[in-house]
Amino acid sequence: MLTRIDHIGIACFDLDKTVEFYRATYGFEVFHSEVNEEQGVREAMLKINDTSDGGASYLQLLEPTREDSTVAKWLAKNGEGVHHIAFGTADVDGDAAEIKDKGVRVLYEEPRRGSMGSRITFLHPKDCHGVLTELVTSAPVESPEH
Ligand code: MC0
Repeated sequence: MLTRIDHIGIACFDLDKTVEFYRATYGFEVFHSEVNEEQGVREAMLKINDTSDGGASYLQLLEPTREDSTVAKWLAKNGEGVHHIAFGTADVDGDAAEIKDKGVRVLYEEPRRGSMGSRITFLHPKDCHGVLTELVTSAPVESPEH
């Protein structure tokens, strides 16, 4: 069961500048940052709020680390902006299987590693009314940086 918006993924050309925009404009601080080589992104997670299921909702700022990454390809075509939405679930495997049975393409055979040790998969945007959709099962929440 999908229980929250886990994050909204925002593609940007310059992660540091974009982080600074969100800090200076809204006061959002970086909760976590990492490089995900498999996905070809450097990312910053800005925690917006905790949620009633014990999880949280984030903005995820994404800068490509290589030209052949999906985010680089998307930026070249669309410029900066909202890249995907991610729903949180306690059971990414079960929910992905159920959604697949409804005829939606699930992009990974098995969930892969996502931000902060989470397990993630994606649904094809063409089957989701133009929205690249991610399913996330979080790892237990860590303490913020700094
Ligand atoms: C592509 N399309 C999108 C889209 N990306 N539509 C909405 N939102 C997006 N983000 C559309 C294109 O415009 C195109 O439509 C069609 O889908 C095929 O796209 P393509 O440019 O030809 O590219 P493909 O087919 O090679 O790849 C698209 C696909 C790929 C969605 C399969 O981007 C993918 O596997 N994405 C999942 C992984 C990902 O995005 N990782 C980065 C975030 P037209 O009409 O022109 O045919 S990593 C992340 O978020 C992790 C770290 C985390 O959360 O923890």
